[in-house]
Amino acid sequence: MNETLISLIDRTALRLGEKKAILFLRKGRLESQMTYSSLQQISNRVANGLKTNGLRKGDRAILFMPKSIEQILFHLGVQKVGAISVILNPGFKKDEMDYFLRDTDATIIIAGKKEEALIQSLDKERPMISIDTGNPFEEDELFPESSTQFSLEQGNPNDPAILIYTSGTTGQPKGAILTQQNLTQDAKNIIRIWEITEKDVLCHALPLFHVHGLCFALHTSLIAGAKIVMCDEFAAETVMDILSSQEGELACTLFMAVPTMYLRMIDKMEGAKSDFSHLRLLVSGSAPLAPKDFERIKKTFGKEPVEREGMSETGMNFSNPLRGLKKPGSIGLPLPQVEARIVNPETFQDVKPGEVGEIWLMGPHVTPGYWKKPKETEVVFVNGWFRTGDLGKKDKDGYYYITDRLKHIIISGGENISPKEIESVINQHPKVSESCVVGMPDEKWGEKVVAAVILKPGVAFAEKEIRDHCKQHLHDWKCPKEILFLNELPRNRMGKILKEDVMKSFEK
Ligand code: MLC
Repeated sequence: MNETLISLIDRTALRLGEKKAILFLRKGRLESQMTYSSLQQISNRVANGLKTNGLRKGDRAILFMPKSIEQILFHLGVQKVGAISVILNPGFKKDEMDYFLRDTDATIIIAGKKEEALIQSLDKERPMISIDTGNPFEEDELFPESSTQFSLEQGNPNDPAILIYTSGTTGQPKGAILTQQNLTQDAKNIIRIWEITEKDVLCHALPLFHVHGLCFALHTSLIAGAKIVMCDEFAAETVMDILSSQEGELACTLFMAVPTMYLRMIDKMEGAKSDFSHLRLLVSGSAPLAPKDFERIKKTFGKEPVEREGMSETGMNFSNPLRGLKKPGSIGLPLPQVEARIVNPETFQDVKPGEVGEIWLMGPHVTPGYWKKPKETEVVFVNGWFRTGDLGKKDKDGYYYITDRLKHIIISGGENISPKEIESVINQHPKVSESCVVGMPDEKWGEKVVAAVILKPGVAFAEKEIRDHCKQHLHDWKCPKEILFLNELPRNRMGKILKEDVMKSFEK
């Protein structure tokens, strides 16, 4: 039988039986636990239940719910059926979800109690399973009548396993297809380079709707047989308490986070000393880690963080070594079987050693493309090489650095945000003539979303209205932190908006 994500997880689960797989904490309190054996059997029940509800191999299942044990069991159940998991941020608003429902044409939606109404307001016909994740998980909560036996669907390495929506530089989010091979290769790479084993305990405080929390953290831990101490949400104090526990069931060995999370925890510590020597690996990714923040983490935790780089389209590409030299400011070395080139984005020729160019990637971890978007897929591939849209360079030791971005994307708190998407929402407001959204450097978020707005003639003031309009149509994270009203947008002679000049307006 071909290897699939779920066959690897099931294999570990059958081997480890009564070992704890997940301890779930709500607001910092241990609420429920699950052994590997229960994980395996209940996800079988869920797979049977999903099949009864009409889900088949290749179908899309949307999971639109809070982070929970139920969410994990549904994801594993979907995988057992051979269907495609589409895990979405439960903070998405109606317009955003309308797009995802249409783009995925999902066979079934699994929604949390709070999220259910939004789906029903959009589509009453589509089959939906509503799950209350607000109570402690009970083992007989999901499909108690279904069998705990399930024979896995025969999988193919090229079968799509998940869709991860990324903020498109052209506006609407694109669903990056990650295949079974993409996921298994990625997980095996990470387990290998970071030496993750069943002795490890991961503190998991990331959302499950991105590759960081889902693939790098959850999948690797379940395949390696590690224990996961899972927080329902990130709260700096709670995570700091967990990471400070040296003994007992919550004592962790691994932590993965975005820079904003580390900085919030360090601020909370306010210089207080704690012993973190039991933590063997602290990973930072999803956004650049400034060298000064590398030093702050090292000082607080007594250990150098391992900075690494990845993308929704590829999984993880680069990491500083677990045991070797970790270079502040560098994303490290390519993972096994990851081929990387630095290419002149105009001529497509490799640049000279040490020079800056676009980072191109190839390997079994790279997406075959975007869901139902052949044109967008074509644009990002050149002779089988994936164009990352990131500019970077390689030093003489083979370490890579990201120096800039070709693509127009704002990375705020580890979230990739499309300025285009925000502009199109702002421009829909009846009082707005046009707008330009840019990312400004920010201590807290790395970059923050800000908007320069030109109002229609005769309109004097509309800040609150525009803010409310954004909140209504966009996830809170995407809403501009600052709005500036200008008389006109700076443009070059061709009429192109000069984003750098717009940024300067915010510096004043
Ligand atoms: C929250 N807020 C944000 C924000 N997160 N604003 C901008 N950017 C963000 N990322 C805002 C909220 O809208 C709210 O504003 C206020 O901050 C407080 O909200 P909160 O709910 O208390 O925030 P919190 O839950 O603490 O979230 C912060 C965070 C979160 C850092 C925990 O942003 C997060 O989970 N980030 C990680 C995202 C991630 O997993 N990325 C991986 C992508 S994968 P207001 O005004 O509404 O009150 C990838 C590939 C790879 O990139 O290699 O990893």
